[in-house]
Amino acid sequence: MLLRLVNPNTTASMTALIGAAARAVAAPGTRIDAVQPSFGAPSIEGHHDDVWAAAGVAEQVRAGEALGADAHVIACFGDPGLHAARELARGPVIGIAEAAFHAASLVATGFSVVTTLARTCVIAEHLVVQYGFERRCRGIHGTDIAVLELEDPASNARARILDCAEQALARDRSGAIVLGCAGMADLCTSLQQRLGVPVIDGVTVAVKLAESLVSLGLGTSKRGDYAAPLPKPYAGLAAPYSPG
Ligand code: 5HY
Repeated sequence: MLLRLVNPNTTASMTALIGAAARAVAAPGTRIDAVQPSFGAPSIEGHHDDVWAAAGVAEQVRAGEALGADAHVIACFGDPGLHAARELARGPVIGIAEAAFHAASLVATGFSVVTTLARTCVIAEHLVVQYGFERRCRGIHGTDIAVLELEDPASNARARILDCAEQALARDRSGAIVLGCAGMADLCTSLQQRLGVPVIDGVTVAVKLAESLVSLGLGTSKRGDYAAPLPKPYAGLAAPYSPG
């Protein structure tokens, strides 16, 4: 199967990191195309970044459909453009936050989220409510590490995330940690070994969920709100993305 992995920010090195994490768990028959939009923010750290990221996701899902992608993963913890992408796609579209929340709920009665800047916690809070996990998510914690700092060895990101996770487990009385950024995917295994609890990276969970759904013949429902967008001429810079 062809799985199109969309990093909604425009940082190629992060796309490569996310792609490597996905390929490490992908089944032998799964080809991972790791891509990013041709426009938008280098990192997604707030509502304004999120708007442009959603448009970039739509651009890349449209391209994936033209290439015959069997599934898409949106590899950003805000799941930007998820519902629009599901209108465009035939196959499953999995957001890494939604995937991580489901996985965490299967291995612990309560989980904590450790993410990047404190200001992005509200986006995760909105998703917890939107997806119906209020009773399972015990806390959302920012480390005040900027997304692109994750790649900088001088940021000491791993130690700061570990410290935040240890405090979250104690304060929230939770049993699992959800990593709140696709750029943390490469830290998952080592953090789990240190913490001794399940640590969930949404990128790898989303890849396996997409594979499972495709293997079961389950694509996005086209009845109701995920039906294809209504044909209409968009204006201005959106014109090339007109549906229909
Ligand atoms: C992400 N931003 O996974 C989110 C993390 C965040 O550019 N990729 C980004 O801070 O919301």
